[in-house]
Amino acid sequence: MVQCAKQFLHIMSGYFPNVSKIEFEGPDSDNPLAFRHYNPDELVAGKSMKNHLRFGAAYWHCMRNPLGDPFGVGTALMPWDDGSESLDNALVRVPVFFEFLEKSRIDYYCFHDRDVSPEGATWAETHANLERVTQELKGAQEGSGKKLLWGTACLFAHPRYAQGAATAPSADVFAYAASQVKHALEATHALGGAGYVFWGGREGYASLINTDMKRELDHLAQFLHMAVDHARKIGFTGQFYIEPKPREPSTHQYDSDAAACLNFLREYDLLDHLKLNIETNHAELAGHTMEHELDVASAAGALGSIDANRGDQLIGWDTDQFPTNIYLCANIMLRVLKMNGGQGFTTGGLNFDAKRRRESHLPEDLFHAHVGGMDAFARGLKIAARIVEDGRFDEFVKARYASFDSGVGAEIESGATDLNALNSYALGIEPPVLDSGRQEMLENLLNDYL
Ligand code: XLS
Ligand code: NI
Ligand code: NI
Repeated sequence: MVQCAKQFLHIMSGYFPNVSKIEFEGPDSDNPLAFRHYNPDELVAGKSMKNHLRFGAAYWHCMRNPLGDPFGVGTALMPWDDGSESLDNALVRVPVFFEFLEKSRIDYYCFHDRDVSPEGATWAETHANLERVTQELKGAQEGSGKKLLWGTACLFAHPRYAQGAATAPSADVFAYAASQVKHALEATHALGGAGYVFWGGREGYASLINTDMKRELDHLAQFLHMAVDHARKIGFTGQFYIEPKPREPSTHQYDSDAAACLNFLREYDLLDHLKLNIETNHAELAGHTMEHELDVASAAGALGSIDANRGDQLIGWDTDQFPTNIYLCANIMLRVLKMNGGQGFTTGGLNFDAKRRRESHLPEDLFHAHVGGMDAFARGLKIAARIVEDGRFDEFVKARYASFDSGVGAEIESGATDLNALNSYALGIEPPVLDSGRQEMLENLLNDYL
């Protein structure tokens, strides 16, 4: 009877009874649970905001993150969750998450296999659990129109992966990881996922003193080739991504930054099959700006998707905070607008790989967090669209390199000259005079758009 009444209440008011569907109310609204800038169907540069931004929510942070930190246990209140690692509890979380997606107007989601379904008593039961929850997710997708941006396998939490998964010193661990990816990939395929991510949380080392780096890298490449081959076998045509991150908890991850990933993919003949999923907080941990990582990926034609979050100036961890910095969002969206020859995201999107602070433990804080991130990116999009349309930055940069458009510069670019010819040329001209790089002028101009 009590159970019935509880279910009835959920049907009436949902799992988030304090929150109704978030509406666009415009910049003057003082409703903290309304969008001031994100208006899903509004056209910006000829395309709806929702299609530019392709927001995704992370199942792990929304549904599974208890908000603990190294000094204290979790604080998150999740009244729907009985705290058990059971299949039943996993199934209960699905409608909760989809209610969250519905009310927050987030169109996509991402998950690790172990976020959505628990390990079983046997390895076969573990796979069966994932299959069962996949059916449930499929039903929820069909009922809501929500889509899977990407799936992935959690190859870092279980103790068996303590020394790596694809780069473990044990062939049996490698086999377990391969088996897990096979099923995660098949689940992603069954759910019509637009992509599949590899983030090598344990693919690296704690110390070189016991590590055969060359062998581990070879194994990682074999692993990725097997995944690509399996995708072909089952007809999965989504985009594969590799997600760079430098360290933590390892001292070094092989996928440490965009440049390292690209070098690895090229060396092992994988660049045709994988693009990069760039995460802001990881860029910062690698000692780069997000803009740098996006430009490195773009220059190789390998920018695929984005994990949207930010770090903290004062804390050196992957704090996975929600993005709120409009300046940064504008700079990110400038690059997104130019992706794929100006098409923007094709398979990728902006996945909020972000969690609330430990102090924000109430279910409705999930909404405050995402609404803020979505509004920050909506503003970033509008600013970036104005910058592109206005064209002054592009013109400045183009003019800065104009000496390569003709004459000796064009010969350099096309490979039509050599050191002897350039020596004669240099001897015949006046010493070079540079124009100003005008960094400050451009920084001022950028501020004018904000
Ligand atoms: C962790 C990563 C992880 C990936 C998916 O730092 O960001 O969440 O996005 O495995
Ligand atoms: Ni991530
Ligand atoms: Ni991260």
